[in-house]
Amino acid sequence: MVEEVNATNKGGDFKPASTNIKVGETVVWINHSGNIHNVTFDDKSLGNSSTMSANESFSKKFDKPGTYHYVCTFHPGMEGTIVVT
Ligand SMILES: [Cu+2]
Repeated sequence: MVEEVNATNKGGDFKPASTNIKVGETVVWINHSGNIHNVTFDDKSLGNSSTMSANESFSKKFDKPGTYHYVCTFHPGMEGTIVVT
């Protein structure tokens, strides 16, 4: 599953904002915008991305079912959810 990170006039957004995957699958975030972004989970134990410059990516495998909400700390309101079943 690939999450795209795109620029908007507000700074950026994650598309799709909500993603459904199965246990054991991996999500890859690719920064297709000209801004810096990160992926920061509400659950600090998950491990966050470092700052992603343009064209950089971050991937994470999800091994447990659940709903995982995350934000980009640079851009208020830039958020997404991964639902793992
Ligand atoms: Cu951002």
